Amino acid sequence: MRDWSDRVTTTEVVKLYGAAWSVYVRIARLALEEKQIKYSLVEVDVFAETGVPQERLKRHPFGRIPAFEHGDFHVYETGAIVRYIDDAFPGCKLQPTDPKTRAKVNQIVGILDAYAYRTLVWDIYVERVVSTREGRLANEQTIAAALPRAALCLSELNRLSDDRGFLIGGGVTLADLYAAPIFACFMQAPEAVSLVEGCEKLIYWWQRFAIRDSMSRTRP
Ligand SMILES: N[C@@H](CCC(=O)N[C@@H](CS)C(=O)NCC(=O)O)C(=O)O
Repeated sequence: MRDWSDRVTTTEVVKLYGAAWSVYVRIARLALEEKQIKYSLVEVDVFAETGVPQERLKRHPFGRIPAFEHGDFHVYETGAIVRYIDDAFPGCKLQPTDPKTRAKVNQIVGILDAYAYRTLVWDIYVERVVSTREGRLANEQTIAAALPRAALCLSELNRLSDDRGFLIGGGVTLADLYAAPIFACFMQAPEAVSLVEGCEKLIYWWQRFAIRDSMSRTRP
Protein backbone atom coordinates (compact mmCIF):
# COMPACT_ATOMS: atom_id res chain seq x y z
CA MET A 1 0.00 0.00 0.00
CA ARG A 2 1.24 3.50 -0.81
CA ASP A 3 2.38 5.57 2.16
CA TRP A 4 0.74 8.99 1.87
CA SER A 5 2.45 10.46 4.94
CA ASP A 6 5.01 12.28 2.74
CA ARG A 7 2.24 13.84 0.70
CA VAL A 8 1.91 17.59 0.72
CA THR A 9 -1.67 18.67 0.97
CA THR A 10 -3.65 21.20 -0.99
CA THR A 11 -4.07 23.27 2.16
CA GLU A 12 -0.74 24.99 1.32
CA VAL A 13 -1.10 27.83 -1.15
CA VAL A 14 -0.41 26.89 -4.77
CA LYS A 15 0.59 29.74 -7.07
CA LEU A 16 1.52 29.74 -10.71
CA TYR A 17 3.30 32.82 -12.05
CA GLY A 18 2.73 33.43 -15.73
CA ALA A 19 0.42 34.72 -18.44
CA ALA A 20 -2.75 33.00 -19.57
CA TRP A 21 -1.74 33.24 -23.27
CA SER A 22 1.46 31.26 -22.74
CA VAL A 23 1.62 27.71 -24.05
CA TYR A 24 3.93 26.59 -21.23
CA VAL A 25 1.79 28.25 -18.54
CA ARG A 26 -1.23 26.46 -19.98
CA ILE A 27 0.57 23.11 -19.77
CA ALA A 28 1.12 23.67 -16.04
CA ARG A 29 -2.46 24.90 -15.58
CA LEU A 30 -3.79 21.81 -17.34
CA ALA A 31 -1.86 19.63 -14.87
CA LEU A 32 -3.40 21.55 -11.97
CA GLU A 33 -6.88 21.36 -13.50
CA GLU A 34 -6.69 17.67 -14.34
CA LYS A 35 -5.54 16.91 -10.77
CA GLN A 36 -8.27 19.27 -9.46
CA ILE A 37 -5.86 21.36 -7.42
CA LYS A 38 -6.89 24.81 -6.26
CA TYR A 39 -4.37 27.41 -7.38
CA SER A 40 -4.04 31.04 -8.26
CA LEU A 41 -2.54 32.36 -11.46
CA VAL A 42 -0.43 35.41 -10.75
CA GLU A 43 -0.29 37.37 -14.00
CA VAL A 44 3.21 38.27 -15.22
CA ASP A 45 3.94 40.63 -18.11
CA VAL A 46 6.78 38.79 -19.78
CA PHE A 47 7.31 41.33 -22.54
CA ALA A 48 7.16 44.48 -20.37
CA GLU A 49 9.05 47.36 -21.99
CA THR A 50 10.78 48.07 -18.70
CA GLY A 51 12.46 44.63 -18.92
CA VAL A 52 12.33 41.74 -16.52
CA PRO A 53 11.89 42.99 -12.93
CA GLN A 54 14.45 41.81 -10.38
CA GLU A 55 11.78 40.14 -8.27
CA ARG A 56 10.73 37.99 -11.26
CA LEU A 57 14.31 36.99 -11.98
CA LYS A 58 14.47 35.62 -8.45
CA ARG A 59 11.61 33.26 -9.31
CA HIS A 60 13.01 32.46 -12.76
CA PRO A 61 16.63 33.54 -13.40
CA PHE A 62 16.12 32.98 -17.17
CA GLY A 63 13.17 35.41 -17.15
CA ARG A 64 10.69 32.89 -18.55
CA ILE A 65 7.24 31.74 -17.44
CA PRO A 66 5.85 29.74 -15.69
CA ALA A 67 7.25 29.65 -12.18
CA PHE A 68 5.53 27.67 -9.45
CA GLU A 69 5.15 27.99 -5.70
CA HIS A 70 3.70 25.51 -3.24
CA GLY A 71 3.97 26.84 0.29
CA ASP A 72 7.68 27.55 0.68
CA PHE A 73 8.68 25.26 -2.22
CA HIS A 74 9.62 27.03 -5.46
CA VAL A 75 10.38 25.50 -8.83
CA TYR A 76 10.60 26.70 -12.44
CA GLU A 77 10.73 24.83 -15.79
CA THR A 78 7.44 23.36 -16.92
CA GLY A 79 8.76 19.77 -17.02
CA ALA A 80 9.77 20.00 -13.36
CA ILE A 81 6.55 21.78 -12.38
CA VAL A 82 4.14 19.28 -13.95
CA ARG A 83 6.07 16.27 -12.62
CA TYR A 84 6.09 17.81 -9.14
CA ILE A 85 2.35 18.46 -9.38
CA ASP A 86 1.79 14.88 -10.42
CA ASP A 87 4.04 13.40 -7.71
CA ALA A 88 3.05 15.66 -4.84
CA PHE A 89 -0.71 15.75 -5.13
CA PRO A 90 -3.37 13.08 -5.09
CA GLY A 91 -5.68 12.54 -8.05
CA CYS A 92 -5.26 10.98 -11.46
CA LYS A 93 -1.70 9.96 -12.38
CA LEU A 94 -0.29 11.91 -15.31
CA GLN A 95 2.79 9.68 -15.66
CA PRO A 96 2.28 5.98 -16.33
CA THR A 97 4.27 3.63 -14.11
CA ASP A 98 4.98 0.98 -16.77
CA PRO A 99 8.51 1.83 -18.03
CA LYS A 100 7.74 1.47 -21.74
CA THR A 101 4.54 3.51 -21.59
CA ARG A 102 6.30 6.14 -19.49
CA ALA A 103 9.14 6.31 -22.02
CA LYS A 104 6.60 6.90 -24.81
CA VAL A 105 4.99 9.71 -22.86
CA ASN A 106 8.39 11.30 -22.22
CA GLN A 107 9.36 10.83 -25.87
CA ILE A 108 6.26 12.74 -26.99
CA VAL A 109 6.91 15.46 -24.40
CA GLY A 110 10.50 15.73 -25.70
CA ILE A 111 9.37 16.04 -29.33
CA LEU A 112 6.82 18.72 -28.43
CA ASP A 113 9.30 20.65 -26.32
CA ALA A 114 12.31 20.44 -28.64
CA TYR A 115 10.80 20.50 -32.13
CA ALA A 116 7.03 21.06 -32.29
CA TYR A 117 6.65 24.13 -30.04
CA ARG A 118 8.99 26.37 -32.06
CA THR A 119 7.74 25.08 -35.44
CA LEU A 120 3.99 24.86 -34.89
CA VAL A 121 3.56 27.81 -32.53
CA TRP A 122 6.19 30.42 -33.42
CA ASP A 123 6.95 29.68 -37.06
CA ILE A 124 3.40 28.89 -38.18
CA TYR A 125 0.77 30.11 -35.67
CA VAL A 126 2.47 33.36 -34.62
CA GLU A 127 3.59 34.17 -38.17
CA ARG A 128 0.24 33.41 -39.78
CA VAL A 129 -2.46 34.04 -37.15
CA VAL A 130 -0.98 36.48 -34.63
CA SER A 131 0.68 38.65 -37.28
CA THR A 132 -2.64 39.04 -39.12
CA ARG A 133 -4.41 39.85 -35.86
CA GLU A 134 -1.79 42.49 -35.12
CA GLY A 135 -1.89 43.93 -38.65
CA ARG A 136 1.63 42.75 -39.57
CA LEU A 137 2.66 40.95 -42.74
CA ALA A 138 3.42 37.29 -42.17
CA ASN A 139 6.98 36.19 -42.87
CA GLU A 140 6.23 33.73 -45.67
CA GLN A 141 9.80 32.46 -45.71
CA THR A 142 9.63 31.48 -42.05
CA ILE A 143 6.33 29.69 -42.64
CA ALA A 144 7.53 27.89 -45.78
CA ALA A 145 10.74 26.78 -44.06
CA ALA A 146 8.73 25.41 -41.11
CA LEU A 147 6.37 23.22 -43.16
CA PRO A 148 8.62 20.14 -43.60
CA ARG A 149 9.56 20.16 -39.89
CA ALA A 150 5.86 20.59 -38.98
CA ALA A 151 4.92 17.62 -41.18
CA LEU A 152 7.59 15.49 -39.51
CA CYS A 153 6.45 16.49 -36.00
CA LEU A 154 2.84 15.65 -36.82
CA SER A 155 3.56 12.34 -38.53
CA GLU A 156 5.75 11.26 -35.61
CA LEU A 157 3.15 12.24 -33.02
CA ASN A 158 0.53 10.40 -35.05
CA ARG A 159 2.73 7.31 -35.38
CA LEU A 160 3.63 7.23 -31.69
CA SER A 161 0.06 7.63 -30.42
CA ASP A 162 -1.47 4.29 -29.43
CA ASP A 163 -4.95 5.70 -30.04
CA ARG A 164 -6.61 4.38 -26.90
CA GLY A 165 -8.53 7.55 -26.15
CA PHE A 166 -5.55 9.77 -25.32
CA LEU A 167 -2.19 10.22 -27.03
CA ILE A 168 -0.79 7.37 -24.95
CA GLY A 169 -2.92 4.95 -22.99
CA GLY A 170 -6.47 5.23 -21.73
CA GLY A 171 -5.98 8.21 -19.41
CA VAL A 172 -4.68 11.76 -19.61
CA THR A 173 -0.87 12.01 -19.41
CA LEU A 174 1.81 14.67 -19.71
CA ALA A 175 1.88 13.91 -23.43
CA ASP A 176 -1.68 15.28 -23.81
CA LEU A 177 -0.95 18.25 -21.55
CA TYR A 178 2.05 19.31 -23.64
CA ALA A 179 0.34 18.67 -26.97
CA ALA A 180 -3.01 20.37 -26.32
CA PRO A 181 -1.88 24.00 -25.82
CA ILE A 182 0.39 23.70 -28.87
CA PHE A 183 -2.49 22.31 -30.94
CA ALA A 184 -4.87 25.00 -29.67
CA CYS A 185 -2.60 27.55 -31.36
CA PHE A 186 -1.46 25.61 -34.41
CA MET A 187 -4.94 24.40 -35.45
CA GLN A 188 -6.00 28.04 -35.96
CA ALA A 189 -3.55 28.39 -38.84
CA PRO A 190 -4.94 27.58 -42.31
CA GLU A 191 -1.76 25.54 -42.95
CA ALA A 192 -2.94 23.04 -40.31
CA VAL A 193 -5.69 21.69 -42.57
CA SER A 194 -3.36 20.06 -45.08
CA LEU A 195 -0.62 19.33 -42.56
CA VAL A 196 -2.83 17.13 -40.36
CA GLU A 197 -4.31 15.33 -43.35
CA GLY A 198 -3.66 11.61 -42.93
CA CYS A 199 -2.89 11.99 -39.19
CA GLU A 200 -6.17 10.33 -38.25
CA LYS A 201 -5.16 9.44 -34.69
CA LEU A 202 -4.12 13.02 -33.99
CA ILE A 203 -7.26 14.47 -35.54
CA TYR A 204 -9.56 12.30 -33.39
CA TRP A 205 -7.43 12.91 -30.30
CA TRP A 206 -7.69 16.68 -30.81
CA GLN A 207 -11.46 16.54 -31.36
CA ARG A 208 -11.84 14.76 -28.02
CA PHE A 209 -9.22 16.63 -26.00
CA ALA A 210 -10.18 20.15 -27.14
CA ILE A 211 -13.56 19.87 -25.43
CA ARG A 212 -12.30 18.74 -22.01
CA ASP A 213 -13.27 20.88 -19.01
CA SER A 214 -9.59 21.55 -18.27
CA MET A 215 -9.25 23.05 -21.75
CA SER A 216 -12.25 25.38 -21.34
CA ARG A 217 -11.10 26.41 -17.87
CA THR A 218 -7.65 27.40 -19.18
CA ARG A 219 -8.72 29.08 -22.42
CA PRO A 220 -6.63 32.27 -22.81
N1 LIG B 1 11.94 25.82 -20.89
C1 LIG B 1 10.88 26.66 -20.38
C2 LIG B 1 10.25 27.40 -21.55
C3 LIG B 1 9.20 28.39 -21.10
C4 LIG B 1 8.94 29.46 -22.15
O1 LIG B 1 9.58 29.51 -23.21
N2 LIG B 1 7.99 30.33 -21.85
C5 LIG B 1 7.73 31.44 -22.74
C6 LIG B 1 6.23 31.71 -22.81
S1 LIG B 1 5.34 30.39 -23.56
C7 LIG B 1 8.39 32.70 -22.20
O2 LIG B 1 8.61 32.83 -21.01
N3 LIG B 1 8.73 33.63 -23.10
C8 LIG B 1 9.29 34.88 -22.72
C9 LIG B 1 10.65 35.13 -23.30
O3 LIG B 1 11.09 34.35 -24.16
O4 LIG B 1 11.26 36.11 -22.88
C10 LIG B 1 9.85 25.80 -19.65
O5 LIG B 1 9.73 24.59 -19.97
O6 LIG B 1 9.19 26.29 -18.74
